[in-house]
Amino acid sequence: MQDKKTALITGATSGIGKATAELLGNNGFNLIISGRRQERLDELQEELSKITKVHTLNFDVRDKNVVLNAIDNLPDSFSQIDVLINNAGNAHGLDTIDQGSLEDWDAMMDINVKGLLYVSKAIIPQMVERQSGHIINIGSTAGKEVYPKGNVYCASKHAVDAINKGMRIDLNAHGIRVGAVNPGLVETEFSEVRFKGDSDKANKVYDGFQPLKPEDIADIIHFAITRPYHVNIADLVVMPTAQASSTIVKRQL
Ligand code: NDP
Ligand code: 8X3
Repeated sequence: MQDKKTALITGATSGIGKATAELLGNNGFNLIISGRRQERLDELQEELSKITKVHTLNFDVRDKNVVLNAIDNLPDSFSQIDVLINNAGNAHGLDTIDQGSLEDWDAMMDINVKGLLYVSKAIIPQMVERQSGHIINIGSTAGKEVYPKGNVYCASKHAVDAINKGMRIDLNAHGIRVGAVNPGLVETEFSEVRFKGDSDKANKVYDGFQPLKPEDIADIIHFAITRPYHVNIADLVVMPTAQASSTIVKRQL
């Protein structure tokens, strides 16, 4: 029997990352789940340990030394990471460029871009050594177009788009698959975070249409990582049917 593969998912405490952990855990992957909210990591570990091996890593992806150290010191049974899902990230604020806050800008660039790089840096060398591995970067439609007040969030996701392409080019010689999944509007805690806990504002984002569910994205990630080796889903954009672009959404209000 073939050994189970191990997937490391960042941002597994909520939304897309959590749904992905649940789907992969139920479909034959061992899991390393990470995030900052230990209680949620513990709950998910308890749920999924009934069906697969689960290890938790509590770190802020901004803390490069902590990230590198945590991944370097994984227990033996989790030290080989076959699949990396770079998912942790959020938007912080929705303001015109003259109104945006430096703290929000730092958070988005430090988490969505630099954090993704730190986690990747911790894992790519072992993939290169084994000449195998699969990396899925969670981008966004915000990495393909720019919308009003999206400025820095869009910049962070455009950076993810470029990093995804750069990784694929540089890791091609090593047989490592790299691809991005770029969702449109998915109903998660994303808007709660963007609007700093203002639930009314957050809920309005999804008013009057059927947004994507985190499980829809999990399904696509699972599809991408279970293709035969010669198939690499390089760059995939997925929107709710009601959405045509970042600014065009058919709402029935
Ligand atoms: P959620 O807010 O539901 O989940 C975000 C996850 O990221 C949480 O698990 C959170 O964990 C983790 N995270 C955030 N900041 C950090 C940090 N500094 N260090 C470690 N982990 C962190 O949002 P989504 O599930 O929607 O977002 C997941 C990804 O999908 C993001 O990259 C987002 O940009 C992208 N995306 C989302 C879309 C949407 O409409 N929802 C559309 C397109 C892309 P914790 O707080 O425990 O650390
Ligand atoms: C999340 C989708 O449109 O809010 O990346 O930027 S959007």
